[in-house]
Amino acid sequence: MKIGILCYPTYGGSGIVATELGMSLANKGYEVHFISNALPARLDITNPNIFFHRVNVQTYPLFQYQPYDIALSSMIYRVVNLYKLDLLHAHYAIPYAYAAFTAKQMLREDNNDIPLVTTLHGTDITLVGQHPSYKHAVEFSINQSDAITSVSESLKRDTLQFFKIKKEIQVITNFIDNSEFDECNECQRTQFANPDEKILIHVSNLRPVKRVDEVLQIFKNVEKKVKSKLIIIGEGPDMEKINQFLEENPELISKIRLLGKVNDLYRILQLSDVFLLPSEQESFGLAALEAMAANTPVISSNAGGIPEVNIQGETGFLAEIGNVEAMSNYCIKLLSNDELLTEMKQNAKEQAIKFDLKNILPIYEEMYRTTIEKF
Ligand code: GMT
Repeated sequence: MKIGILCYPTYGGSGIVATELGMSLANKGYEVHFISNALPARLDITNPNIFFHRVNVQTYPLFQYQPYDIALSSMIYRVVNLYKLDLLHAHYAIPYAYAAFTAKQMLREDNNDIPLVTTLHGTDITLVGQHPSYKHAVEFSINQSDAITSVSESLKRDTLQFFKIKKEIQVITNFIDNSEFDECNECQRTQFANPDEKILIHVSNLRPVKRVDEVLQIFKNVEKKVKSKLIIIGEGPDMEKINQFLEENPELISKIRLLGKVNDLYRILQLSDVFLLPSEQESFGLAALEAMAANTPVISSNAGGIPEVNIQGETGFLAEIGNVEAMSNYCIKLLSNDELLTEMKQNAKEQAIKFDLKNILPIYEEMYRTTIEKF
């Protein structure tokens, strides 16, 4: 089967899921064509079954906004024709499902229409997609897809609540390749903390929705009771909030490590004791699942799909969105009880195994097959 994957190339969750899915399919012998504006961050382009097609936007002084969606649908049309693709898989409704629909119309003119699967990832539904500027186009392109999947039950509920969806939405949860998280001999805890200190970690694109100010406040509360360090991985608009916090709390400067974007994320997750995710919205929380795959329990809010991943009292603890005190207390409870910490680390890993790629990949393959058959 030849599959075209349309996705964001960035470190964001939807791009990572699309890339990991495409690479796993390629490893199983599928021919996978990625169409995006840049090479996806984790894509192994050396795999002979993987192809990358960059969307080039022709800039022109007349345009105040360059027409990316037109260039994207033209590229989809060309790739489907050139490589004789069997199916398109759009990750994120805007602009991918929308552009794929346009490409399908062009292909239909050539009697070469192709099935389209759209996977909803979260912000395309819960944030951006609801804005009046996009809502009708998002609803339309979801309904024009031949199959729709959502990464959690919570996101499916939100989609049905916010849009008039005329087709079945299949929940196919995000997944993790646990083999990439095998015991790491090179993990050097001492690079980040003294032997008597615990390590808290937060990984995100530091957008307001991630509430990094709460991550910092939780750490400040925890650090008063438990000797600890905080690692923050990622870059984004709320970096300024971190700098401001450090200016106001200079005594914590030596206890907070800001690593920016890192490639060996797993290595650092593996040496952490607890992952903080106080998000305001999270359709799934892939970052939490990655932490769990690295034996790290999670203290989080109960936003969106997080409770489907982080199980209260088993793999970590959850509190209402914004309840910094509860999240801090849970963290102190966990980090001051080594027996509980060991148990939750184990539970976190067991939970990650339930979401293993081995279990989820066949569901995608089956969905592709039935979508093509019904088309
Ligand atoms: O929130 C992000 O960091 C990026 C965002 C995206 O659209 O790429 O992530 C969304 O998709 C991920 C993969 O399905 C989910 O794990 C995230 O929970 C979801 N983010 C939100 O819903 C805010």
